[in-house]
Amino acid sequence: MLTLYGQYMSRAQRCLWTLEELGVPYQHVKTNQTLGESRTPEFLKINPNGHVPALKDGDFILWESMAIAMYVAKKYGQGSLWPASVEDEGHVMQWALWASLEVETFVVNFLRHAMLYPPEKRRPELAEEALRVLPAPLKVLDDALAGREYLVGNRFSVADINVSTVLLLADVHKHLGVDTFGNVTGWLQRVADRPAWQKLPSLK
Ligand SMILES: N[C@@H](CCC(=O)N[C@@H](CS)C(=O)NCC(=O)O)C(=O)O
Repeated sequence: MLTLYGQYMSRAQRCLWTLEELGVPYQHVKTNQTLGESRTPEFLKINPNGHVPALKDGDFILWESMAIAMYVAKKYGQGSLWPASVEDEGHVMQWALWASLEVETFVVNFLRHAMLYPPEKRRPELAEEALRVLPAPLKVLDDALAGREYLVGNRFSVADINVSTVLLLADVHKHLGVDTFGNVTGWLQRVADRPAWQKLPSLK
């Protein structure tokens, strides 16, 4: 039995989505990072970074949300969420690293410093930097989606989960000018219509 640690309103979202898409049985421990639950001595034994999510599969432990989503997809979703060819697998990894390194840091800075943090904790320059930097990678994503429905191999895959969750978290895409990128907007709508994504808020 798999155990996924991390409440829905966190990067655990992409792992929960992957598990729900595949119908894999799992136990959900709703570790709440906003209450400091990811920093307890017990949790630090699971993820020494003090972050959610984390996954336990028997004695095997894995952290980093995109790595967890890819692990679950590769183990349980061969030919569906995980692609069949080595080339498509390369693209799944490309998109995960790209989303994590080129996009997510800026999106999270925007979320924190324009929306989530109390005013006294906000650093407006970080929100402004995000708005300045993000159009370039969003254009890359928009161009990649021209004439295609999904990112890899023309079928829904864990690449779509990893990349779209960066923009869907807390509906942040509505505040980043994503609507000026037509292909990205259509794709976000398409993936967010999936029943497994729709189910997630009820998991909390
Ligand atoms: N790169 C990591 C980032 C994990 C992360 O920063 N998680 C946040 C929630 S989305 C967290 O646990 N924050 C609480 C803390 O750091 O104390 C991943 O994708 O798993």
